[in-house]
Amino acid sequence: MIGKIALVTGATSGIGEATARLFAQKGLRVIICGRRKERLKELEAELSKITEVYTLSFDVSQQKEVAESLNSLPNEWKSIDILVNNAGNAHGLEPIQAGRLSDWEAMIDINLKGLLYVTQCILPQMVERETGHIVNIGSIAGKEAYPNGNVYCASKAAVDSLTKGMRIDLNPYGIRVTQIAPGLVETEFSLVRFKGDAQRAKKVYEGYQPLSAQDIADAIWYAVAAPAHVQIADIVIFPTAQASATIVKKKT
Ligand code: NDP
Ligand code: 8X3
Repeated sequence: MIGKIALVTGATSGIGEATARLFAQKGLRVIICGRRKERLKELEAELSKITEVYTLSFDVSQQKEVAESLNSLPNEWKSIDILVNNAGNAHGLEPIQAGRLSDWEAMIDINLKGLLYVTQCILPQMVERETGHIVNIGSIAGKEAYPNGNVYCASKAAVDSLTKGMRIDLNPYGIRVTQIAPGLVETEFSLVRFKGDAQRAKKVYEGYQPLSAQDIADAIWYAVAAPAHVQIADIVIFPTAQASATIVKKKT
């Protein structure tokens, strides 16, 4: 694995940041992506002490921006071995009849279309080289709908389905395709969902031990570091306190 090139979207916080850090510790060369340039700069400074790092700042929902940015990679960074499609968020938690169009569009444009835009740019060289690994970050929300989750759940159900379709289409080329589907992970996810309401976000993770971003990075690493003949298709990961999308044992 040492020296392989991994591209991680959404590396400015949470699961993506932990994954980029773990990949760097394991000796991979990493391309870190996100919109927040200051955070990318800080992460690049940290990780470049232990590996080679390349930084790209783009909005995954803007197809032209994605293509221009990824096409600008220097030749020595173009042969990407591992793509982690992690960038994404929930926007809002409202019953469908009260949903905001701008939230719906953001979730579909980022979680689904963004994943496709990035994948489309990176796949040709994997197909040509007949090697590569794509890891899509889905969610338990893509396996089970939950109250008020509607469009977020639909966007992650699309990732679930797309992961299976990608695995089928890429099978002739020896490209591995994995979905990691976490339950509750304490990151900036709820802060974004609740539009910066830190108190409401904190409540989501109270009364039990949620997963950490590192727990998910470890699972991603397990899939990525598996022997070449082993394809981890799908991993659902819950905190021990969680039994389904809606059942969480909390201390009262
Ligand atoms: P965070 O909010 O901590 O991280 C989200 C990351 O996505 C950030 O780095 C953010 O970077 C990036 N991102 C969001 N929108 C865009 C965009 N338009 N263009 C480029 N990058 C973008 O949340 P998590 O780490 O928890 O989320 C990562 C993934 O894990 C998501 O796909 C999420 O749906 C999924 N997930 C999370 C769970 C949880 O409980 N936390 C559970 C199951 C799945 P920036 O803002 O700098 O662009
Ligand atoms: C994130 C986990 O349960 O908030 O996908 O949807 S959940």
